[in-house]
Amino acid sequence: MGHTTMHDDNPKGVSRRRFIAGTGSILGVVTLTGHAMAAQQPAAVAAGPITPGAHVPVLVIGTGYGGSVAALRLAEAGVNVHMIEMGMAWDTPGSDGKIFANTTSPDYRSYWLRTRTKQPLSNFLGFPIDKDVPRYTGILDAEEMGGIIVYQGRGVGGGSLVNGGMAVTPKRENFGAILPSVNADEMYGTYYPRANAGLGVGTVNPTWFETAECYQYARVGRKHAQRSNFPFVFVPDVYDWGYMEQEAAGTVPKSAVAGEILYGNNYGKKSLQKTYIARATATGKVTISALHKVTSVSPASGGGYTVLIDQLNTNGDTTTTKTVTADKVFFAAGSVGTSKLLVKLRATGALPGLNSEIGKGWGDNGNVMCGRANHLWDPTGTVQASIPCGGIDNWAAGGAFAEVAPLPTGIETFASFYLSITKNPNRAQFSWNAASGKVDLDWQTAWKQPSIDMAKTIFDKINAKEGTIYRTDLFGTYKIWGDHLTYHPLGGAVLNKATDNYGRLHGYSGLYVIDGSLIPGNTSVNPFVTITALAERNIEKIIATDL
Ligand code: FAE
Repeated sequence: MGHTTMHDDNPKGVSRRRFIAGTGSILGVVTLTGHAMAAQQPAAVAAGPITPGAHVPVLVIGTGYGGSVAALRLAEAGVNVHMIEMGMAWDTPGSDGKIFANTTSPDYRSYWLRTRTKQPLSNFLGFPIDKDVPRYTGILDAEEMGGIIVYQGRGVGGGSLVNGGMAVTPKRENFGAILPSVNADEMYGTYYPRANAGLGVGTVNPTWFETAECYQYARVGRKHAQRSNFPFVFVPDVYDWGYMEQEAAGTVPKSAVAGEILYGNNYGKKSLQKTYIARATATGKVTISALHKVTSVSPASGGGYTVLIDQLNTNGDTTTTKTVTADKVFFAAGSVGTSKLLVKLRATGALPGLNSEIGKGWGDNGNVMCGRANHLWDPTGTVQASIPCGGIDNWAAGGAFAEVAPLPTGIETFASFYLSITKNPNRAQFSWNAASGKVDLDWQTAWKQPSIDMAKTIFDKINAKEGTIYRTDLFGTYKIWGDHLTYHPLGGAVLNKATDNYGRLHGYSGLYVIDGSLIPGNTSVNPFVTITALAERNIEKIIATDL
């Protein structure tokens, strides 16, 4: 039941079909305008692809936060950088004139090499809502590891293409538990501010927020939080808040207000394509090869490293295998991508000198989702901006920080929906499975229970106060907790364990890790600002001492 109802509405004499989808995702709304709009083009990516036999000074594996920071700062220091990205460039409109598909109408662009969608919110009113899609190198990977589905962005920009843009600097009092070997004064004095500036972080205008139709759900979330004595905080975001106000007013093409998020935002969101990567390519020193996947890194006989790369077509097949050499290699393939590569390379003899910390310390940032059923006098609104702007902070007392998220239906659901980040202590390990020739993760489904217990410190209390109950129809039939997934994989090559205190891999000079795999499993808030700030800190040291 992808589409439950449909009706026409004609606000400005333009015929618009408004689909009311079941729920496309956790974070989308459902209005889909039928008239074509020109898609906003991101900054053009410098031309690749890398040529077989090439020698490059620096090769960066992956184009997410860590990789983009490394590329920009190295280029500014005068170093030529080649970035290798397994996903697509996402700079060309599809047949509908847009680069990205709407969350409410997933198509071939939406999933990484799947023939059926794997939506985070799998059911609505108890009915499954996934549907068949053509296999394609789409933007969102729902990677099924042992006991957990790990959602990741694929393409130039990594997770910034698909995420909610929530850009949260952890409270300083929590930092010691996040990255114990890192100087907090330096992070809060220099690198967090640098990261926030580079990412273009902003906050919703609190005056506009009070009356915006598309944030009624957040105001209801605030009211319920405050009536149970929980602090409600505005959550900063890289979304262009001025654009948000304009789209809500109907003066520009809609993006967040139309539900775009999980499969990309055509307007409004400042993904890395528009920030770090645009600045990096503008130096003229950074080249990007999209649809290229690194499969091996090993010491080269003449010094440096031999890197094996598969060039992919949009069906995911390898069309060419390339061998190149690089003086230095930065692993920035994300927590799962970097961990899988390093575990494989250590086990199969390409990098046997990596230490025993490789693959360890992986966590899910304690992600768990739930919905609450509100009373009929407490509507959350039919139009809900896909970009959350507020959260409930019960970290100190209950180990949970809950974002008030939109629930995408397009009809009034009288539901409040939340993504909680919790202090889940469980850590999993990646290991090489010689029989399957793949890397396994030993996460156990039961390990989400601490997260559920922590989220309940907020929502049991709110339910008791409001006289409400949990929704049971969103993750299956009679299932309250969305405890099957994470959006925030962290760890696997932990700082000061698998690497030195700046991301240099033990055992090999010239090999670095510079992404979320450095962070041991939890950041107390959404992770990308911390990933970016840590990358800023580490690359500054590496440029000063290693180049
Ligand atoms: P990442 O951004 O994942 O980039 C790694 C890149 O490497 C990807 O583009 C891969 O395709 C590529 N790659 C992997 N393996 C290879 C290979 N072998 N060869 C070549 N390329 C490769 O890494 N975080 C927040 O802070 N706020 C949010 O609101 C938020 N919402 C999210 C919503 C969703 C749906 C998802 C999936 C994530 C969300 N996150 C959010 C998490 C955030 O996007 C994530 O922590 C960062 O993107 C991780 O950054 P990295 O640089 O570690």
